[in-house]
Amino acid sequence: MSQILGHIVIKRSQTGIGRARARHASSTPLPVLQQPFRYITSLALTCPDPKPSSIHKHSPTPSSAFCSRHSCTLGKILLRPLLRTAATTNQALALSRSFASLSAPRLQPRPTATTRLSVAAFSTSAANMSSQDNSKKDGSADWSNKDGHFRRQESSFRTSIEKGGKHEPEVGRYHLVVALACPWAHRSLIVRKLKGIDRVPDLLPVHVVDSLLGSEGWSFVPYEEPKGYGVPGTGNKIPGHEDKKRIRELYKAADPNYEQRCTVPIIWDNKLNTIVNNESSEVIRNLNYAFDDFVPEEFRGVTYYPEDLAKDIDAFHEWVYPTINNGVYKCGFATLQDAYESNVKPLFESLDRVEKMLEDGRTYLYADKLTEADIRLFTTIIRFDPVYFTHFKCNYRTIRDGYPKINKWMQNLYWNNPAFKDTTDFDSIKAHYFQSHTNINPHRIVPEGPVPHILPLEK
Ligand SMILES: N[C@@H](CCC(=O)N[C@@H](CS)C(=O)NCC(=O)O)C(=O)O
Repeated sequence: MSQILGHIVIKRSQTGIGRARARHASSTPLPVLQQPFRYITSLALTCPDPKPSSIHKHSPTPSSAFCSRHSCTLGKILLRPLLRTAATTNQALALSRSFASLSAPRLQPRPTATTRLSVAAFSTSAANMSSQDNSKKDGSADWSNKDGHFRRQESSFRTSIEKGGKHEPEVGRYHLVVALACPWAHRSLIVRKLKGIDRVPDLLPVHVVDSLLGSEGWSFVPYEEPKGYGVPGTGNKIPGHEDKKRIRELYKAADPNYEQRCTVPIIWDNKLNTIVNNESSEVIRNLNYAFDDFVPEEFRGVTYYPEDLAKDIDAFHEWVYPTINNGVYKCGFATLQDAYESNVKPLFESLDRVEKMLEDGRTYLYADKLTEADIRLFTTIIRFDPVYFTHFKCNYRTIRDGYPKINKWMQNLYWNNPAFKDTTDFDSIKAHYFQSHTNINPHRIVPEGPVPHILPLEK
Protein backbone atom coordinates (compact mmCIF):
# COMPACT_ATOMS: atom_id res chain seq x y z
CA MET A 1 0.00 0.00 0.00
CA SER A 2 1.38 3.38 -0.92
CA GLN A 3 1.44 6.10 1.59
CA ILE A 4 2.18 9.76 1.19
CA LEU A 5 5.14 10.58 3.29
CA GLY A 6 5.43 14.23 2.66
CA HIS A 7 6.54 17.03 0.48
CA ILE A 8 9.96 18.25 -0.36
CA VAL A 9 11.39 21.70 -0.30
CA ILE A 10 14.69 22.18 -2.01
CA LYS A 11 16.93 24.61 -0.32
CA ARG A 12 20.04 25.91 -1.95
CA SER A 13 22.83 26.10 0.50
CA GLN A 14 25.78 28.41 0.36
CA THR A 15 27.83 25.86 -1.46
CA GLY A 16 25.32 25.74 -4.23
CA ILE A 17 24.30 22.28 -3.20
CA GLY A 18 20.60 22.09 -2.67
CA ARG A 19 19.24 20.56 0.41
CA ALA A 20 15.86 18.99 0.23
CA ARG A 21 13.70 19.63 3.21
CA ALA A 22 10.66 17.61 3.85
CA ARG A 23 7.32 18.62 5.11
CA HIS A 24 5.17 16.01 6.59
CA ALA A 25 2.08 15.09 4.68
CA SER A 26 -0.67 17.38 5.77
CA SER A 27 -4.29 16.54 5.82
CA THR A 28 -4.52 18.03 2.33
CA PRO A 29 -5.07 15.10 0.03
CA LEU A 30 -2.30 14.64 -2.46
CA PRO A 31 -2.14 12.10 -5.24
CA VAL A 32 -0.42 8.91 -4.31
CA LEU A 33 1.76 7.58 -7.04
CA GLN A 34 2.76 4.01 -7.18
CA GLN A 35 6.37 4.47 -8.08
CA PRO A 36 8.52 3.65 -5.13
CA PHE A 37 11.09 6.15 -3.99
CA ARG A 38 10.44 8.76 -6.54
CA TYR A 39 9.45 12.23 -6.07
CA ILE A 40 7.39 13.54 -8.80
CA THR A 41 5.86 16.69 -10.10
CA SER A 42 2.71 16.13 -8.12
CA LEU A 43 4.84 17.09 -5.15
CA ALA A 44 4.09 14.02 -3.17
CA LEU A 45 6.73 11.64 -2.01
CA THR A 46 5.44 8.15 -1.85
CA CYS A 47 6.74 5.01 -0.38
CA PRO A 48 5.26 1.63 -1.23
CA ASP A 49 6.11 -0.06 1.99
CA PRO A 50 6.77 2.18 4.91
CA LYS A 51 8.56 -0.33 7.05
CA PRO A 52 11.91 0.79 8.35
CA SER A 53 13.73 -2.23 7.07
CA SER A 54 12.65 -1.84 3.51
CA ILE A 55 13.23 1.86 3.59
CA HIS A 56 16.71 1.32 4.82
CA LYS A 57 17.40 -1.17 2.13
CA HIS A 58 16.70 1.53 -0.37
CA SER A 59 18.84 4.07 1.35
CA PRO A 60 22.08 2.41 2.15
CA THR A 61 24.30 5.41 1.78
CA PRO A 62 23.66 8.03 4.36
CA SER A 63 26.37 10.07 2.80
CA SER A 64 25.52 13.09 4.80
CA ALA A 65 25.48 13.47 8.50
CA PHE A 66 22.12 15.03 7.98
CA CYS A 67 20.57 11.71 7.24
CA SER A 68 22.26 9.73 9.93
CA ARG A 69 21.16 12.29 12.45
CA HIS A 70 17.55 11.46 11.91
CA SER A 71 15.92 8.65 13.71
CA CYS A 72 12.40 8.81 12.49
CA THR A 73 9.91 6.18 13.39
CA LEU A 74 9.58 4.78 9.93
CA GLY A 75 13.23 4.80 9.24
CA LYS A 76 15.58 7.03 7.44
CA ILE A 77 14.81 7.86 3.91
CA LEU A 78 17.62 9.10 1.87
CA LEU A 79 16.46 11.04 -1.07
CA ARG A 80 19.70 11.25 -2.90
CA PRO A 81 19.22 8.07 -4.94
CA LEU A 82 15.80 9.30 -5.73
CA LEU A 83 16.97 12.67 -6.86
CA ARG A 84 19.70 11.19 -8.96
CA THR A 85 17.75 8.46 -10.63
CA ALA A 86 14.21 9.57 -10.72
CA ALA A 87 14.40 13.23 -11.28
CA THR A 88 16.23 15.57 -13.49
CA THR A 89 17.58 18.77 -12.12
CA ASN A 90 14.83 20.63 -13.86
CA GLN A 91 12.17 18.52 -12.27
CA ALA A 92 13.71 19.06 -8.92
CA LEU A 93 13.90 22.76 -9.42
CA ALA A 94 10.32 22.85 -10.60
CA LEU A 95 9.43 21.07 -7.43
CA SER A 96 11.39 23.42 -5.31
CA ARG A 97 9.82 26.40 -7.01
CA SER A 98 6.39 25.08 -6.29
CA PHE A 99 7.34 24.83 -2.69
CA ALA A 100 9.03 28.16 -2.44
CA SER A 101 5.77 29.65 -1.25
CA LEU A 102 5.96 27.44 1.80
CA SER A 103 9.41 28.61 2.61
CA ALA A 104 11.05 31.77 3.65
CA PRO A 105 11.89 33.88 0.61
CA ARG A 106 15.58 33.29 0.99
CA LEU A 107 15.00 29.60 0.37
CA GLN A 108 14.04 30.25 -3.20
CA PRO A 109 16.47 28.35 -5.34
CA ARG A 110 18.38 30.15 -7.99
CA PRO A 111 18.66 27.64 -10.77
CA THR A 112 22.01 27.60 -12.42
CA ALA A 113 23.75 25.09 -14.56
CA THR A 114 25.88 23.99 -11.68
CA THR A 115 23.05 23.49 -9.22
CA ARG A 116 23.22 20.05 -7.80
CA LEU A 117 20.54 18.51 -5.71
CA SER A 118 21.61 16.70 -2.71
CA VAL A 119 20.45 14.74 0.23
CA ALA A 120 17.51 15.04 2.50
CA ALA A 121 16.40 12.84 5.25
CA PHE A 122 12.76 12.66 6.01
CA SER A 123 10.95 11.82 9.14
CA THR A 124 7.47 10.61 8.36
CA SER A 125 6.42 11.82 11.71
CA ALA A 126 7.59 15.32 11.25
CA ALA A 127 4.21 16.90 11.49
CA ASN A 128 5.53 19.79 13.50
CA MET A 129 8.04 20.81 10.96
CA SER A 130 7.84 24.40 10.09
CA SER A 131 8.65 25.99 6.82
CA GLN A 132 10.65 28.53 8.75
CA ASP A 133 14.27 28.56 7.86
CA ASN A 134 15.69 27.50 11.17
CA SER A 135 13.08 24.99 12.19
CA LYS A 136 13.57 21.33 11.82
CA LYS A 137 11.76 18.25 12.65
CA ASP A 138 13.81 16.59 15.30
CA GLY A 139 15.95 17.26 18.25
CA SER A 140 19.11 16.39 16.47
CA ALA A 141 18.32 18.73 13.68
CA ASP A 142 20.25 21.27 11.78
CA TRP A 143 19.24 24.31 13.76
CA SER A 144 20.90 27.02 11.79
CA ASN A 145 19.98 29.14 8.87
CA LYS A 146 22.02 29.05 5.74
CA ASP A 147 24.07 31.96 7.00
CA GLY A 148 25.22 29.59 9.75
CA HIS A 149 23.33 31.44 12.48
CA PHE A 150 20.84 29.92 14.85
CA ARG A 151 17.58 31.84 15.17
CA ARG A 152 15.02 31.00 17.80
CA GLN A 153 11.40 31.03 16.71
CA GLU A 154 8.78 33.36 18.17
CA SER A 155 6.52 31.67 20.67
CA SER A 156 2.91 31.38 19.52
CA PHE A 157 0.64 31.09 22.56
CA ARG A 158 0.76 34.30 24.51
CA THR A 159 -2.18 34.53 26.89
CA SER A 160 -2.20 34.50 30.66
CA ILE A 161 -4.09 33.12 33.62
CA GLU A 162 -5.99 35.98 35.16
CA LYS A 163 -9.25 36.87 36.76
CA GLY A 164 -11.88 37.98 34.32
CA GLY A 165 -9.83 36.66 31.41
CA LYS A 166 -10.10 33.67 29.13
CA HIS A 167 -8.10 31.58 31.58
CA GLU A 168 -9.57 32.10 35.05
CA PRO A 169 -7.39 31.05 37.97
CA GLU A 170 -8.65 27.69 39.21
CA VAL A 171 -7.39 24.60 40.98
CA GLY A 172 -7.29 21.42 38.88
CA ARG A 173 -7.35 23.20 35.55
CA TYR A 174 -3.77 24.04 34.58
CA HIS A 175 -0.70 21.91 33.92
CA LEU A 176 2.93 22.80 33.44
CA VAL A 177 4.83 20.77 30.87
CA VAL A 178 8.61 20.98 31.10
CA ALA A 179 11.88 19.34 30.23
CA LEU A 180 14.29 19.43 33.14
CA ALA A 181 17.11 20.03 30.71
CA CYS A 182 15.62 23.15 29.24
CA PRO A 183 16.79 26.46 30.68
CA TRP A 184 13.58 28.21 29.60
CA ALA A 185 11.38 25.60 31.25
CA HIS A 186 13.63 25.65 34.30
CA ARG A 187 12.69 29.28 34.89
CA SER A 188 9.06 28.31 35.27
CA LEU A 189 9.87 25.51 37.72
CA ILE A 190 11.84 27.90 39.88
CA VAL A 191 9.07 30.50 40.00
CA ARG A 192 6.42 27.84 40.62
CA LYS A 193 8.34 26.85 43.72
CA LEU A 194 9.28 30.35 44.81
CA LYS A 195 5.60 31.30 44.66
CA GLY A 196 4.48 28.31 46.72
CA ILE A 197 2.38 27.01 43.85
CA ASP A 198 3.93 23.59 44.40
CA ARG A 199 2.43 23.54 47.91
CA VAL A 200 -1.14 23.31 46.66
CA PRO A 201 -2.16 19.95 45.22
CA ASP A 202 -3.48 20.17 41.66
CA LEU A 203 -2.82 23.87 41.35
CA LEU A 204 -0.21 23.50 38.62
CA PRO A 205 1.05 19.91 38.44
CA VAL A 206 4.27 19.41 36.54
CA HIS A 207 4.69 16.97 33.66
CA VAL A 208 8.30 16.27 32.89
CA VAL A 209 9.11 14.94 29.45
CA ASP A 210 11.95 12.57 28.64
CA SER A 211 15.36 14.17 28.36
CA LEU A 212 15.83 12.97 24.79
CA LEU A 213 14.51 15.36 22.18
CA GLY A 214 13.85 12.84 19.45
CA SER A 215 12.44 12.70 15.97
CA GLU A 216 8.97 13.67 17.10
CA GLY A 217 10.07 16.31 19.55
CA TRP A 218 9.68 16.16 23.33
CA SER A 219 8.07 12.99 24.50
CA PHE A 220 6.02 11.83 27.47
CA VAL A 221 7.07 8.24 26.85
CA PRO A 222 10.56 7.04 26.04
CA TYR A 223 11.46 6.71 22.39
CA GLU A 224 11.87 3.16 21.23
CA GLU A 225 14.75 4.22 19.05
CA PRO A 226 17.48 5.03 19.75
CA LYS A 227 17.39 2.57 22.60
CA GLY A 228 18.78 3.26 25.99
CA TYR A 229 19.14 6.99 25.74
CA GLY A 230 17.59 9.66 27.83
CA VAL A 231 16.51 10.17 31.39
CA PRO A 232 12.81 9.30 31.61
CA GLY A 233 10.30 11.95 32.50
CA THR A 234 7.69 11.67 35.21
CA GLY A 235 5.21 9.87 32.97
CA ASN A 236 2.24 11.47 34.70
CA LYS A 237 -0.53 12.19 32.27
CA ILE A 238 -2.79 15.16 31.86
CA PRO A 239 -6.33 13.91 32.58
CA GLY A 240 -8.15 13.31 29.34
CA HIS A 241 -4.88 13.23 27.41
CA GLU A 242 -3.57 9.89 28.60
CA ASP A 243 -3.09 8.75 25.03
CA LYS A 244 -0.69 11.55 24.13
CA LYS A 245 2.86 10.44 23.63
CA ARG A 246 4.50 13.65 22.47
CA ILE A 247 3.97 17.26 23.36
CA ARG A 248 3.39 17.88 19.68
CA GLU A 249 0.01 16.18 20.16
CA LEU A 250 -0.88 18.78 22.76
CA TYR A 251 0.12 21.56 20.39
CA LYS A 252 -2.01 20.00 17.67
CA ALA A 253 -4.93 19.65 20.07
CA ALA A 254 -4.59 23.33 20.90
CA ASP A 255 -4.22 24.35 17.28
CA PRO A 256 -4.58 21.79 14.51
CA ASN A 257 -2.76 24.15 12.15
CA TYR A 258 0.26 24.56 14.38
CA GLU A 259 3.39 24.09 12.28
CA GLN A 260 6.14 25.50 14.44
CA ARG A 261 8.49 23.71 16.75
CA CYS A 262 6.82 22.34 19.84
CA THR A 263 8.71 23.83 22.71
CA VAL A 264 8.64 23.72 26.47
CA PRO A 265 7.59 25.16 28.81
CA ILE A 266 3.87 25.04 28.19
CA ILE A 267 1.05 26.00 30.49
CA TRP A 268 -1.84 23.81 29.45
CA ASP A 269 -5.47 24.75 30.17
CA ASN A 270 -7.30 21.47 30.57
CA LYS A 271 -10.72 23.08 30.56
CA LEU A 272 -10.34 24.86 27.23
CA ASN A 273 -7.94 22.23 25.88
CA THR A 274 -5.41 24.75 24.82
CA ILE A 275 -2.04 26.22 25.60
CA VAL A 276 -2.16 29.33 27.72
CA ASN A 277 1.40 30.32 27.06
CA ASN A 278 4.60 28.76 25.71
CA GLU A 279 6.90 31.70 26.23
CA SER A 280 8.85 31.29 29.45
CA SER A 281 9.49 34.98 30.03
CA GLU A 282 5.73 35.53 30.09
CA VAL A 283 4.95 32.34 31.97
CA ILE A 284 7.15 33.41 34.87
CA ARG A 285 5.62 36.87 35.01
CA ASN A 286 2.15 35.37 34.99
CA LEU A 287 3.01 32.99 37.84
CA ASN A 288 3.83 35.99 40.02
CA TYR A 289 0.13 36.62 40.47
CA ALA A 290 -1.93 33.96 38.64
CA PHE A 291 -2.59 31.77 41.65
CA ASP A 292 -2.42 34.26 44.49
CA ASP A 293 -5.90 33.31 45.67
CA PHE A 294 -4.79 29.75 46.27
CA VAL A 295 -1.19 29.83 47.47
CA PRO A 296 -0.38 30.03 51.18
CA GLU A 297 -0.62 33.52 52.66
CA GLU A 298 3.14 34.13 52.78
CA PHE A 299 3.43 33.85 48.99
CA ARG A 300 0.61 36.19 48.07
CA GLY A 301 1.66 39.44 46.53
CA VAL A 302 5.25 38.29 46.19
CA THR A 303 6.60 39.25 42.81
CA TYR A 304 9.90 38.63 41.10
CA TYR A 305 9.29 41.51 38.76
CA PRO A 306 8.82 44.38 41.20
CA GLU A 307 7.65 47.64 39.73
CA ASP A 308 10.51 49.68 41.11
CA LEU A 309 13.04 47.43 39.41
CA ALA A 310 11.12 46.70 36.23
CA LYS A 311 13.11 49.16 34.16
CA ASP A 312 16.45 47.82 35.33
CA ILE A 313 15.36 44.24 34.84
CA ASP A 314 14.09 44.92 31.33
CA ALA A 315 17.31 46.71 30.44
CA PHE A 316 19.29 43.77 31.80
CA HIS A 317 17.37 41.26 29.66
CA GLU A 318 17.97 43.43 26.61
CA TRP A 319 21.59 42.37 26.47
CA VAL A 320 21.58 39.20 28.56
CA TYR A 321 18.98 37.38 26.48
CA PRO A 322 20.65 37.77 23.08
CA THR A 323 24.21 37.37 24.22
CA ILE A 324 24.02 34.94 27.15
CA ASN A 325 20.70 33.03 27.42
CA ASN A 326 20.30 32.66 23.70
CA GLY A 327 23.95 33.48 23.01
CA VAL A 328 25.15 30.05 24.13
CA TYR A 329 22.75 28.46 21.64
CA LYS A 330 23.95 30.77 18.91
CA CYS A 331 27.50 29.56 19.55
CA GLY A 332 26.49 25.93 19.81
CA PHE A 333 24.26 25.75 16.79
CA ALA A 334 26.39 27.90 14.51
CA THR A 335 27.35 25.99 11.41
CA LEU A 336 29.87 28.43 10.04
CA GLN A 337 33.04 29.63 11.69
CA ASP A 338 32.07 33.27 11.25
CA ALA A 339 28.70 32.74 12.83
CA TYR A 340 30.30 31.04 15.82
CA GLU A 341 32.98 33.69 16.25
CA SER A 342 30.55 36.53 16.00
CA ASN A 343 28.58 35.10 18.92
CA VAL A 344 31.23 33.71 21.23
CA LYS A 345 32.91 37.05 21.75
CA PRO A 346 29.75 38.94 22.76
CA LEU A 347 28.86 36.05 25.07
CA PHE A 348 32.06 36.45 27.04
CA GLU A 349 31.89 40.23 26.95
CA SER A 350 28.48 39.98 28.57
CA LEU A 351 29.73 37.52 31.16
CA ASP A 352 32.53 40.01 31.93
CA ARG A 353 29.87 42.66 32.35
CA VAL A 354 27.84 40.53 34.77
CA GLU A 355 31.02 39.72 36.69
CA LYS A 356 31.60 43.45 37.07
CA MET A 357 28.06 44.00 38.31
CA LEU A 358 28.65 41.44 41.03
CA GLU A 359 32.08 42.81 41.92
CA ASP A 360 30.84 44.46 45.11
CA GLY A 361 29.90 41.03 46.46
CA ARG A 362 26.15 41.50 46.21
CA THR A 363 23.96 38.46 46.58
CA TYR A 364 21.47 39.34 43.88
CA LEU A 365 21.76 41.30 40.69
CA TYR A 366 19.43 44.10 41.75
CA ALA A 367 18.78 45.85 45.01
CA ASP A 368 19.53 42.94 47.27
CA LYS A 369 16.34 41.31 46.09
CA LEU A 370 15.86 38.07 44.27
CA THR A 371 14.25 38.98 40.95
CA GLU A 372 13.55 37.39 37.61
CA ALA A 373 16.89 38.80 36.45
CA ASP A 374 18.61 36.31 38.78
CA ILE A 375 16.24 33.51 37.84
CA ARG A 376 16.66 33.94 34.11
CA LEU A 377 20.42 34.20 34.30
CA PHE A 378 20.77 31.30 36.74
CA THR A 379 19.26 28.71 34.41
CA THR A 380 21.90 29.48 31.80
CA ILE A 381 24.84 29.78 34.18
CA ILE A 382 24.12 26.52 35.98
CA ARG A 383 24.38 24.71 32.62
CA PHE A 384 27.51 26.53 31.57
CA ASP A 385 30.35 24.40 32.91
CA PRO A 386 28.58 21.04 32.55
CA VAL A 387 27.31 21.64 29.02
CA TYR A 388 27.86 24.92 27.20
CA PHE A 389 31.59 25.12 27.78
CA THR A 390 32.18 21.89 25.87
CA HIS A 391 29.08 21.03 23.88
CA PHE A 392 28.39 24.56 22.63
CA LYS A 393 32.08 25.54 22.41
CA CYS A 394 31.67 28.43 24.85
CA ASN A 395 35.16 27.85 26.02
CA TYR A 396 37.10 31.03 26.60
CA ARG A 397 36.79 30.11 30.25
CA THR A 398 34.57 28.25 32.67
CA ILE A 399 32.42 29.95 35.28
CA ARG A 400 34.19 28.25 38.15
CA ASP A 401 37.68 29.26 37.01
CA GLY A 402 37.04 32.42 35.10
CA TYR A 403 34.21 34.20 36.88
CA PRO A 404 34.58 34.04 40.66
CA LYS A 405 31.76 36.48 41.37
CA ILE A 406 29.27 34.86 39.04
CA ASN A 407 30.27 31.49 40.43
CA LYS A 408 29.61 32.63 43.96
CA TRP A 409 26.29 34.21 43.02
CA MET A 410 25.24 30.93 41.35
CA GLN A 411 26.44 28.79 44.24
CA ASN A 412 24.51 30.89 46.69
CA LEU A 413 21.28 30.54 44.74
CA TYR A 414 21.78 26.82 44.27
CA TRP A 415 22.90 25.84 47.77
CA ASN A 416 20.84 28.25 49.80
CA ASN A 417 17.50 28.20 48.03
CA PRO A 418 15.71 24.91 47.34
CA ALA A 419 13.75 26.51 44.50
CA PHE A 420 17.00 26.52 42.57
CA LYS A 421 18.63 23.32 43.78
CA ASP A 422 15.56 21.08 43.72
CA THR A 423 14.70 22.08 40.19
CA THR A 424 18.20 21.50 38.81
CA ASP A 425 18.78 18.02 37.46
CA PHE A 426 22.28 17.66 36.10
CA ASP A 427 21.69 14.15 34.79
CA SER A 428 18.76 15.23 32.66
CA ILE A 429 20.55 18.36 31.56
CA LYS A 430 23.62 16.52 30.38
CA ALA A 431 21.74 13.60 28.89
CA HIS A 432 19.54 15.93 26.90
CA TYR A 433 22.18 18.09 25.29
CA PHE A 434 24.81 15.46 24.66
CA GLN A 435 22.41 12.78 23.45
CA SER A 436 19.90 14.84 21.48
CA HIS A 437 22.16 17.04 19.37
CA THR A 438 23.87 14.39 17.34
CA ASN A 439 24.80 16.97 14.75
CA ILE A 440 27.20 18.28 17.41
CA ASN A 441 27.91 15.06 19.29
CA PRO A 442 27.34 12.19 16.86
CA HIS A 443 28.22 9.36 19.23
CA ARG A 444 26.02 10.65 22.04
CA ILE A 445 28.77 10.26 24.63
CA VAL A 446 27.87 12.12 27.79
CA PRO A 447 30.98 13.49 29.44
CA GLU A 448 31.47 12.69 33.10
CA GLY A 449 32.62 16.06 34.28
CA PRO A 450 32.90 18.58 35.51
CA VAL A 451 33.46 16.98 38.88
CA PRO A 452 31.53 18.09 40.81
CA HIS A 453 28.88 19.66 38.61
CA ILE A 454 28.77 22.63 40.94
CA LEU A 455 31.35 23.42 43.58
CA PRO A 456 30.29 23.40 47.23
CA LEU A 457 29.99 26.70 49.02
CA GLU A 458 33.14 27.65 50.85
CA LYS A 459 32.77 27.52 54.59
N1 LIG B 1 11.14 31.25 23.71
C1 LIG B 1 10.85 30.02 24.27
C2 LIG B 1 11.93 29.02 23.92
C3 LIG B 1 11.66 27.66 24.43
C4 LIG B 1 12.54 26.62 23.75
O1 LIG B 1 13.15 26.88 22.72
N2 LIG B 1 12.60 25.44 24.35
C5 LIG B 1 13.36 24.36 23.75
C6 LIG B 1 14.06 23.53 24.79
S1 LIG B 1 15.43 24.29 25.52
C7 LIG B 1 12.43 23.38 23.08
O2 LIG B 1 11.43 23.04 23.64
N3 LIG B 1 12.80 22.90 21.92
C8 LIG B 1 12.07 21.87 21.26
C9 LIG B 1 12.22 21.92 19.80
O3 LIG B 1 12.78 22.90 19.31
O4 LIG B 1 11.77 20.98 19.17
C10 LIG B 1 10.73 30.18 25.77
O5 LIG B 1 11.55 30.88 26.36
O6 LIG B 1 9.82 29.61 26.34
